Order: sequence, then C-alpha cells, then structure tokens
Amino acid sequence: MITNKSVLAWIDEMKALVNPDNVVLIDGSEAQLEDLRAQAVKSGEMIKLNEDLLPGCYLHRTAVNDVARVEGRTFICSKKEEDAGPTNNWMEPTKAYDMLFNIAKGSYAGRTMYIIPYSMGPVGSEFSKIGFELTDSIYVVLNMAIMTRIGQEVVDVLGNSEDWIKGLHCKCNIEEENRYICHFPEDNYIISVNSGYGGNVLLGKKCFALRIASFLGKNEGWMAEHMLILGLENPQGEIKYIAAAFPSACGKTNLAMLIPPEKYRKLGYKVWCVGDDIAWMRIGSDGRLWAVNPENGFFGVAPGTNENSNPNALAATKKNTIFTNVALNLDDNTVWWEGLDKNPPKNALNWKGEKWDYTKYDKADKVNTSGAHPNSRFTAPAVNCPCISSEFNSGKGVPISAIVFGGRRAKAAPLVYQSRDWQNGVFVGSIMASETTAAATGAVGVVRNDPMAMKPFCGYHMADYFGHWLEMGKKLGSKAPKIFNVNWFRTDDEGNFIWPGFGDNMRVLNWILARCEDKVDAVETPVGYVPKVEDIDIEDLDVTEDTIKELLTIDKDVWTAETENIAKFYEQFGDKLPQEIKNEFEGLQNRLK
Ligand code: GTP
Ligand code: SPV
Ligand code: MN
Repeated sequence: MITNKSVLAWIDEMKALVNPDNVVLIDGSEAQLEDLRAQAVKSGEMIKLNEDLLPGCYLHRTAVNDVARVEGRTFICSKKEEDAGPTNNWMEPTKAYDMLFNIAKGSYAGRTMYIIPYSMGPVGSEFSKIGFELTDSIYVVLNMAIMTRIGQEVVDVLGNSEDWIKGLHCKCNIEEENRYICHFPEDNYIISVNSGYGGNVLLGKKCFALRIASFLGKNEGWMAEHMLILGLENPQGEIKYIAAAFPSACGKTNLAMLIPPEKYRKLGYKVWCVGDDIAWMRIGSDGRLWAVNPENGFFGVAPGTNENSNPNALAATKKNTIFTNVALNLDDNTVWWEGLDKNPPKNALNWKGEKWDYTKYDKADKVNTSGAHPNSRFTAPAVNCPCISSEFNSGKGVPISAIVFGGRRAKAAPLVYQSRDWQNGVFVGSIMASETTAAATGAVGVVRNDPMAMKPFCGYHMADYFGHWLEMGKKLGSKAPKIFNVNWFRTDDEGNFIWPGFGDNMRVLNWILARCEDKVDAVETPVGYVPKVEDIDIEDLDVTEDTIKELLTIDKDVWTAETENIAKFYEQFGDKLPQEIKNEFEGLQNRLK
C-alpha cells in the first residue's frame, strides 16, 4: 500500500491520462510475480522453457522493429538546450511533455497499469535511490523484478519523502516513428513510449541509473558511470577492486565475471563480480573512491556467451532467467544463440519466432539469418552468479584502486596503457572511441567517439561532465584511483583478434594492479605508460613476445591521425571544454611531434 502523498498524486494524474482498466501495485511477493508469469504465458507474451533444464526460465520476443536502444530517439529535456550539450538530443520540456502526454493519452485502455516501486542500490542504504515505474508490460515488471530491488519494502523505506524518480512507460503500439525515450533531469522524470525493449523501457537502468543519476551526481558530488566493478583476490587473500568503462557490447559482463587462467587459479587468484554495467561512486570518509552497483541482476548480451568465454554468466542463466530474442530449440524447449556451442538446433525457431534453418546463416546478414538477434539478451538475477562478490549487497560499496577505460579498436589503442595522472586519465577517457555494436540501432562497426563509454548515457553537457571528473580528482588528491586504458580488440590484417581476451585479460589486470602498488616498471610513450614486454605474462598462451610487442606499439602516424579526430570531436564543445583537457591534448600533440 502506498500512502506517500507525492507518489499518490502523480499516480492519480497518470491514471487519468493513460486510462487503464486495472491498476496493480507490485508488492514484490513471489506469489504475485508467479501469477504475472502465468498470465504472460497465457497471453503468449512469454514462453515457459523446459522446467527440468531451465527452471523458472522464460523466452520473450520483442517486436521485430524494437530490438535495441534507440539513441536517435533518446532525449535530454533540460530547460536550456545548452545544458543537454552537443552530444545529446534535446527537446524543450513543455513541448516534450505535451507531445509525450498526447501519445500516452488513453494508451492503457483495455490494459493494466502496473506500479513498480524500485530501489537502485540495496533497499534503505544511504546512497540508494528510489523510483516508481508505471508500465503496461508484464515483461517490464518481471525484468525490473530481476534487475532492481522492488516491492513494498521500497515504499516503506521511502515513507513520506518526495525524493524519488518518476518513470512512465507506455508500450502503445510499438510504433517506431512515435518511439521516444525522454529524460527531464530537472524534474526527476522519465517518459518512454512505443517500445518494449530492454534499455528503452527498464527505466531503472540506463534512464535512471545513468542519465538522471549522472546529473544528480554532478550536483551532489558523486559519479554515475557505465562501469563494471570487479574484485581481484590474490593468493594472500587480499582483494583489490577495479571499475571499468567499456561501451555497450564491448566486454563489461565478460570482464566482470572472468575466470583466471588455470595457472593463476592454481596459485589462488580469484575474481569476484560486484557489477557488470553500472557503478555509482562516492568519496568515502577515508578519502578513497567507493563504488556500488545499483542493479540487482544482469541484462547481458547472449551471443558469444559460452562455457569457455564466460562460464559464470552462463551459469547465472540456468534458472529464473528471462531470455529476450534468442532462438528456441523446439526439440527440448531450451534456448540457443550464436556462439553458445557448435550445435545449432535442427528444429528451431529464430528470434522472430519463424522456422529457422541454421545452414542458411550468413555472417554478412546476421539479423536476418541468425537464430538469435545479435543484441539478444538474458536477464539473470545477480545471486545466480557463482562469483558474485560478498560485497554485492553492501550499501557502502568497495574501494576502487584502478579505473579502466576501454573500447573496441581494430588499430590505434594498445593492449594497455596507464595515464600519467588523474587529469591525464580524464583526458584519456574523453578521447575514447569505439566501434559501434548491435546494442543500439544503426550501423555496426563504425568508430565513433564515446567518452568514458557515456556518450549515450550522460544526462547533461559532456564538457561539464569532463569538468566534474576533474573536480572529483581534485577532491580525491593522492587517494585517487590510477587510470588505465585497455583494448582487447586489436585485429591482424585478416581481421582476427590478436589478443586471446576473456579469462586471459586477467594477465593485463595483474599488470594494472602491480602498477597501482608500484611493484612494476613501465615504458613511457607519448600517450602514457605501457608495460615492458616481459611484464605481460604469456605463459601457456599461444602468443609470442613479438605479438605483445606489436599489441603495445604506439604508432605515431596512427596517433597523429587520431589527434585530428580528437580535435574535430572537441570542436563542438567550444569554450566549454575545460582548460585542463585542452592542456592535456596539447601535451599529447607535443609528445607526438
Ligand atoms: P552491454 O551489456 O551492452 O553493456 O555489453 P558489455 O560491455 O557487458 O559486453 P559483453 O561482456 O556482453 O561482451 C559483448 C561481446 O564482446 C560478446 O560477444 C563477447 O563475446 C565479446 N567479448 C567480450 N570480451 C571479449 C574479449 O576479451 N575479447 C574478444 N575478442 N571479445 C570479447
Ligand atoms: C547497453 O546497451 O549498454 C546495455 C543494454 O547494457 S541496455 O539495457 O539495452 O542499454
Ligand atoms: Mn551496458
């Protein structure tokens, strides 16, 4: 039951607008969720999978035109256009509200309004934040129940406070041309219409925990980042924490759950997953940077997830998981996706629900010939993950030793380098660029600038965001984490990845932590410090020292061309680009001469 006046008033207003047949408050009870699952199976919204092999698991197919985030239809509706900045789409708030309320008007007729009270971060912890999402989708309710902490306890913790985030989601008729994902940072308001896909509609995730939260963080002195958080335990039992920002579908979930190579496992190394997508970071009373994962589950990329690449993620999907847009094996009522194993099902439906012939698979037309959509996903509870950190539910979070940026770059970026200091590290984050992926609609494989992996998720002016990073560094002083950049995706002339990646990325993490503890030397280059070739352990790998040398090469010509891209990218910020960033850029240019 809700008694909070500000919440009730808003719900009443929304009810009058969308005109639902029924209203259901999601209380978080298993009985209620089970009833919704049954309803969704009955209506065809979800398919119940094999209860013996995949207990509590379901398959959902979104509309064919609605399979990824839509960045072109995502807006920051701040009062002033300048506050959204040149990297965001902007709409004037009154105009946006008018348009959205017009689309939403009457759209719940014949439908039920579900009220989802949810907490980002452990319920009741000091840094957690509360939201209410109204939706007409059971799929959204069931995903939010995995991805966030939901229910009556959230309502109780909020009490009479007015400090909560409004989220209205209306599926409408899933019309692409009327699809809008709008954020009103000054009003703590999110409105999403005409979509039923993940990042567009699970409003606690990218919309709240990044776009709105980044704005709150700037005003309140903390950070909301598109980062995984992992703990690396050494044989002495000491755990050091790393936060890493990679763009969508560039390896966060994989790195967050990595299994160390056998040699390291035998020595006693372990990796613990705190989070795989989002980090909220604050300066603790000890002056260090502490990170919390505000989520409660994983919305992970299915294709490529297998027993070798990410056994922990695979294990997490074996129960109580919702699969979206993967292939359905009709013989045993289980799911399949490209890269799961080498045995595509012979009798199967593809992600669109059509009879699927795996022999017709064509790499050049994945979307139409693959079993699973390239951006198909699993929604799995964090508790399912075999390597979930004991600090997962800690509201205080974990102290961060290193921040790692990384992108998908066939050339240019070396396997790893360390920035010169925090300010230089902010510059390194600001010049991140990466090949686009299927996580958002549009072309795949095109290099674009994606500062700190936040291009699609920063809720305010990107230059002010750089300024906020610099500010945080000043406050952290000597206790600031060290900042690094990695690239697992360098390719040879045939387009094959050179670095083995996945579990072997631990070899790079070890160097990173050794640098944090001043235990290893490095080589200075114009861009930053790279490892000495012999300091990247290649024992048991099918990789030679020459390959490592190549992976660590900073090609001056390639980097000079890179500086031209940076200059072009920075142009849009004009005078707002912080002087410190300009200085860092000049420094790089001079060192490259
Ligand atoms: P989002 O959930 O969209 O934010 O993605 P993410 O950053 O969590 O990416 P994820 O870990 O799901 O990986 C995306 C794709 O990159 C998958 O197809 C992986 O198999 C692939 N991948 C991840 N790590 C590596 C790596 O170290 N090397 C190579 N070559 N591919 C990788
Ligand atoms: C991403 O695209 O970065 C994701 C998936 O994590 S979504 O929730 O759709 O944004
Ligand atoms: Mn992500």
